[in-house]
Parts: sequence; structure tokens; C-alpha cells
Amino acid sequence: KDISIIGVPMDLGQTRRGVDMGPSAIRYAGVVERLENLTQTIEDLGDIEIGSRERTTTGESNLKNLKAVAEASENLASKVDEVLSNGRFPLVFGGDHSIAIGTIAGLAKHYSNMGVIWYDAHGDLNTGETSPSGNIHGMPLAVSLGIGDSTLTKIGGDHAKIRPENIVIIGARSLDEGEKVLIKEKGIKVFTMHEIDRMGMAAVMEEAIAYLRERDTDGVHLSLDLDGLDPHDAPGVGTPVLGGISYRESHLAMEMLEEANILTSAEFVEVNPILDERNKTATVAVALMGSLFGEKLL
Ligand code: DIR
Ligand code: MN
Ligand code: MN
Ligand code: MN
Repeated sequence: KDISIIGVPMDLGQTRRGVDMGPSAIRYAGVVERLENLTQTIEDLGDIEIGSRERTTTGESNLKNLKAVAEASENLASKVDEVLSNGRFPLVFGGDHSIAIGTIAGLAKHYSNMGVIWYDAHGDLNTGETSPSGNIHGMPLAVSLGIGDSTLTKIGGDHAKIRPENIVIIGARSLDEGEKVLIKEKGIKVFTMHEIDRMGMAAVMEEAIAYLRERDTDGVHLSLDLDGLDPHDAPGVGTPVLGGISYRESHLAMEMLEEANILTSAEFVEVNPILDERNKTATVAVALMGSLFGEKLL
């Protein structure tokens, strides 16, 4: 794989400061050095431009910082589109999870039946109506389905970017009521922590990969929110939830994705070095990327 790194220093999709430093923290943890021997080539395209940084307090929408998030998403979508046009693998670093709106909008220019693996404690399926927080980082999966505020759903074209039956959520343990309704209504495949505990991560990943293969996807995107992991292993996140996926289980998941050779893009989000313990969470992210791009124990 020829990888192009895109940093997105975005913190406007939620209210805790520091997640905009995620891309720096991941670079500091040595991502290029770690991956450069595993892949054919790796280039770092630097960070994309984040629009007007002032936070909107009032406005016509209950979505926080809507305009700035939309602007940044447009920039990111163009950059992801460009990387794919060059035949390269986009590897995106967040920033909060609202950046997935732009990543997926860019990917959708190249894939018409894309699969998405959403590795997260949360569903990120809220809309302005169902959101308990107004934080856009809780909405990107809904937006990518074409559900939610039109300022966001129209980014990259006024159409749904992905199909509900092409989504697999892994690690869910904090779903809002409206998200549960949407999951059932749309028939979205979810492996909650219950299934991970019960089946084990190996069986979960086998099923997830087989499920996406059956859908005849033309590309598969991994959107990995570090809060999918247990806070013990990934403490540097804005919304930690106890009882998460372990470090080892996460490595296994990455190794199985690498073996299956189905991924065409990936993003690692919600790394917040201000809330972290000595850059542990970025270090974990980089270690997982090692497995994802072919590092072997022996
Ligand atoms: C919550 C938290 N469901 C919300 N979402 C988070 O604000 O919509 N997503 N933290 O990663
Ligand atoms: Mn998320
Ligand atoms: Mn999350
Ligand atoms: Mn541990």
C-alpha cells in the first residue's frame, strides 16, 4: 500500500479542548517511522485547513460550530478525493469524529457501494433532534447516511454517501435512544460489547468481514474512534466509557483486517493528548496502525 497521511486538527465537533492536537500526538508517537518499512511508500501531506475557529454560541441551529465543521469537512473531502485519484491509501488522523463526514464524502466520490467499519463506544448516529449534546462528533455516521442537517449531508453532493446495510459498528456500549431506534429501523449491523464478550473478537471480526464481503463492497473504510478501546488502554479521549475493547483484542481486529486485505482507507480519531497519560493513546493508535499495515509478531 502507498499511504498518504492527512492530519485534521479539528476540535469543533465536541466541547473538550485538546483533540485538535491529535494529529501532532500521533506523529510524535512515530507513525511514519513505524509504517515506512511495512508499506511501499508513505507520505505525510500535513494538516488540512480548519475554517473559522471561533466557536458559535448562538445561531439558527442547535448543532455546535456547524459552519466551521462544514467548511473543514469540505476541505477534507477534497483532500481525500485527491489522494484516491493518485491511487493512494488515505490515512486520516483526527481530530474529533466529526471529521468522518469529510473523509466519507471524499471517499464516496470513488466508491458507490462502500463498506464502513465503525470501531467506537458510540453509534455516532445522532441528528439535531436526537442529540443530547448538540456535538457534531456524535452525528457523522447519520450524516453519511444522508440523515440530519442539510448543511452537513450535502457535503460532497446532496445524496447518501453510504448504505445502512454496508455498515458494521464494533464496540458499542453507549447508544442514545434515538440511535437505537435508527439502528433497528435501518437494520445496521452492530457488534456491541455484549457480542464481543460472548463470541470473542476473532469470531466478531470473521463475521464482520464475511458480512461486508457478501455486500460486494467496492471499498471498505475503517473509522476507528480511540474511545472504542477501554479507557485503561486509551485514556486520552474526550468521552471515555468503561468496559471497552482491550488493547490485545484491538490488535487482533487490526491483524484480521490486514489478513482479509479489504481496507481501502482508514482514520484514527479522538486522540486528545491533553487528557492523556504521557501520549499513551497516540502510542496505542500507532501500534494498531502497525498491525493494520502488516507488522507481524514473528
Ligand atoms: C453522545 C456522545 N452520543 C453524543 N457521542 C460520542 O453527544 O451524541 N461520540 N462521544 O464519539
Ligand atoms: Mn465516534
Ligand atoms: Mn466514541
Ligand atoms: Mn491493560
